[in-house]
Amino acid sequence: MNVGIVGLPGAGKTTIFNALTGLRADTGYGGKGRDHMGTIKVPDPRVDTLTAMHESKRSVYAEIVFTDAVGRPEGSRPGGGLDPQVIQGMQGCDALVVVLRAFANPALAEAPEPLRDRSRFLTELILSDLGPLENRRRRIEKEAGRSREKALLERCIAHLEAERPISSLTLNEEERGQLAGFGLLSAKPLLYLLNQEEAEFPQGVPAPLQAAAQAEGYTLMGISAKIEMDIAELEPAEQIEFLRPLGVEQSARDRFVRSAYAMLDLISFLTTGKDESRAWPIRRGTTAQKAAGKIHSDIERGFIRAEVIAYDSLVALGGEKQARDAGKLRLEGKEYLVKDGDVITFRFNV
Ligand SMILES: Nc1nc2c(ncn2[C@@H]2O[C@H](COP(=O)(O)OP(=O)(O)OP(=O)(O)O)[C@@H](O)[C@H]2O)c(=O)[nH]1
Ligand SMILES: [Mg+2]
Repeated sequence: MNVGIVGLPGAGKTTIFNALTGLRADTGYGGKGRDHMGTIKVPDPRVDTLTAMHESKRSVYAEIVFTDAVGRPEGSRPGGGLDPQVIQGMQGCDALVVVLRAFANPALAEAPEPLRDRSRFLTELILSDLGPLENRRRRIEKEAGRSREKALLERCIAHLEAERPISSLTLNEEERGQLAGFGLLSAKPLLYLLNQEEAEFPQGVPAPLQAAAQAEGYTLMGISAKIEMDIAELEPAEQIEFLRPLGVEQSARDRFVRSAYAMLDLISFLTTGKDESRAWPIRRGTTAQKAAGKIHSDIERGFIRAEVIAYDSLVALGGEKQARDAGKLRLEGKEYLVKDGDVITFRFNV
């Protein structure tokens, strides 16, 4: 899963990228010419428990890849707006994290106004989506038939013109499929990160902003990039000591990873054995056969059945044999919808 850290210039994107990934990319308004990429592992105590239970040689966690796009000063391009390169970068992402600036950045003339920046950024996404949809509509306008496609395009365009993201439009599977090729930015899962002044962070996010995000159907989370940067430099045990006086139980990294998982509607199924215990990220609603394909295309193709034990039963009963004896091992077919925490052994032939 690839998550883009995006936002207006100078919002603190690179600082947040560094805090989340533990990397040290150059910060400072204006960017330094290239994209940054970093991978983080999603902490999952279930993997640790399975590793201990089966004495696995390796523990493998689900991963999220973050991309921090190069910033180019706003207005460096005629007509302002987002850089085409930045837009192209966003199209390659599974989800977007939009950083909103709520701190005074000495390099920028404007005082922080996250409510305005939020609508500015959303407008950019909407404008970029309108282009290809309108082109398509123009192209098929004169053609006979295609009434369903025309109606779908009309609906999308009207929705965007009302300044609402495509993600908030109710679409069925077929319509979703028809739109997939456009790579619409406003159809992507999106999380707002409000980058707050250290002193303001403990007070939480301002209500009007929360309401605005909610109206669009997006989640808003507060963060102080400055605090996170300081935390990222500490050892894990020290981190907790540091956070407690601030009234925070988890670092933004942990809260963020959880939110990112939830907003993407991701769940994990688990595999375990002597070699490795592992969490595999999948979208909620994935069938057993498709989930098998995450491990290897041969397992998907030669799928016979999935042997499933819920993680909680496995741990409560103390092992696979005990779970089997207690009737907790289920045999599931191709169409079974995998649940979070299913510990699965796939049977297949090649
Ligand atoms: N006071 C304060 N300063 C911050 C915070 N976050 C970032 N900064 C500073 O703001 C400046 C810009 O931060 P960056 O992380 O480089 O911002 P950016 O969004 O990556 O900028 P571009 O890539 O140029 O668009 C840097 O000098 C940071 O140190 C914050 O939470 N509080
Ligand atoms: Mg940057």
